[in-house]
Amino acid sequence: STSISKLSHSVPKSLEINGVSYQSDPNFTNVTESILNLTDRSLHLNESHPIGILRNIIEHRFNSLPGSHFATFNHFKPIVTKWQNFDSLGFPKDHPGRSVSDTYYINGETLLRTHTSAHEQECFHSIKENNEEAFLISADVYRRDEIDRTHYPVFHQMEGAHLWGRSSEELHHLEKSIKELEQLLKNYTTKIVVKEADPFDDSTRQPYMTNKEALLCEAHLKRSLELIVAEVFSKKIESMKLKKSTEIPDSLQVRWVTTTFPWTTPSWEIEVWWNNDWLEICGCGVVKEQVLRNAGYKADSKIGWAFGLGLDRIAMLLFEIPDIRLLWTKDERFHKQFKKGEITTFKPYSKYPGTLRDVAFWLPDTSEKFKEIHENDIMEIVRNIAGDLVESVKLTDEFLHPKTHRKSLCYRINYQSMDRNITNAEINDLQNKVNHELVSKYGVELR
Ligand code: FA5
Ligand code: MG
Repeated sequence: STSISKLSHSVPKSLEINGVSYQSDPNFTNVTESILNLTDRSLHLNESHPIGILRNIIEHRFNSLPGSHFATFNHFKPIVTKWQNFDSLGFPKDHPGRSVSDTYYINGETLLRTHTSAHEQECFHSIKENNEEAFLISADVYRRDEIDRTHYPVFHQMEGAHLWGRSSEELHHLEKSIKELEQLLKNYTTKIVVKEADPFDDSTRQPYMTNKEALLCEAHLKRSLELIVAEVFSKKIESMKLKKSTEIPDSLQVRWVTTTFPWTTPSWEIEVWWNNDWLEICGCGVVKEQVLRNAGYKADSKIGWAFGLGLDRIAMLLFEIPDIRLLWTKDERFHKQFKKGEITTFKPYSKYPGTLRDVAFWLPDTSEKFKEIHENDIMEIVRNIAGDLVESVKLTDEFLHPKTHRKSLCYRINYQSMDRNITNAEINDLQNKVNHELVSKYGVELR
């Protein structure tokens, strides 16, 4: 359903995506056929895929909270406007996330969403129209990024938000819900140890809210997300106990870190200690009043929170999936290992050997003829040519010639298939294409 011809060399006048024709823009258009081919996979809708199983667990936990109902939106298409993804959320005009090196653009106005927050406006608007107070969104999101075992240009997020009116009755209800969340948190057999964020500047709180309202929003947000962490990770710990694993943690460590997002204030990230590392799983905060007003709410009428949680890294950890590419495989030996509602451990069906190729080149002298090359462009070239046969691409050497001042880079590409053996001839052919593309598109000089 997608056709782009020779996008890697020249940008066609228009792109045909799922029956819709988009005018291209040579200054922006950087989507590729291999990326567009992923836009209809909808892994989050497959209830027996690790991503779909995890989505179900979290949705179910939220929707079985007493007295809350979250409207769910799981079918938004990934092509959104620049306004939805950035402007509606108050991203400054010069925010790095907007750059063509980080984001996949269809043209100057249209792009592949980089986060589920792109749909906050329409969801806030929808729950307002339906007299509802909360929503959940799940979707695939797209970012130009490096290539390795934990990075893929597509991943999945779940967005959530909850609002309250400001009457004493509603605030009382909010206070009661916090108590209920605290109670629910005590029901888990695994103890959760929470480290609070460092104290932060009180001016990050919004002036329209009372101090009490701000603290209630914050407490409800934090306890809700701690509950999700408890639900998901205690399921994992229970399954480890059944298998008599030797590395069962006796408590679950969670920490809050203050951060900033353009559309929430104050804002935090939640991290979980797992396999000797802090895993960042979610960004969140108290929704800025402007966002609610943009969605049609009367000024100062509501208070509430929003979060955006990454599903892929949690799924990899829960199901013990060693390489993120496996989430995208169509191999039955992968898919038959997972069932709706169950956290099973992935058993590698075989490990096929990889093969390394190095490419070293001089960057061209600054010239008008070629665009400057960004690391993500190199990633993109390799991904377009070799697809899921690339395991990783790493910069292994960087050198500045003392006399000519020219810069040389060396990248090491590890080719390895998840599903089959690869041949040297096949990889040589792919690497030749990569080299050719580097030369013809960016004017580098191979060493
Ligand atoms: C966001 O995307 C914000 N939209 C989150 C948000 C929503 C904040 C609502 C406030 C209110 P961030 O870029 O940090 O933030 O991504 C959120 C989560 O997605 C991260 O915590 C992480 O779990 C996951 N994530 C981010 N980048 C990647 C990636 N390249 N691969 C896999 N997961 C990722
Ligand atoms: Mg982050």
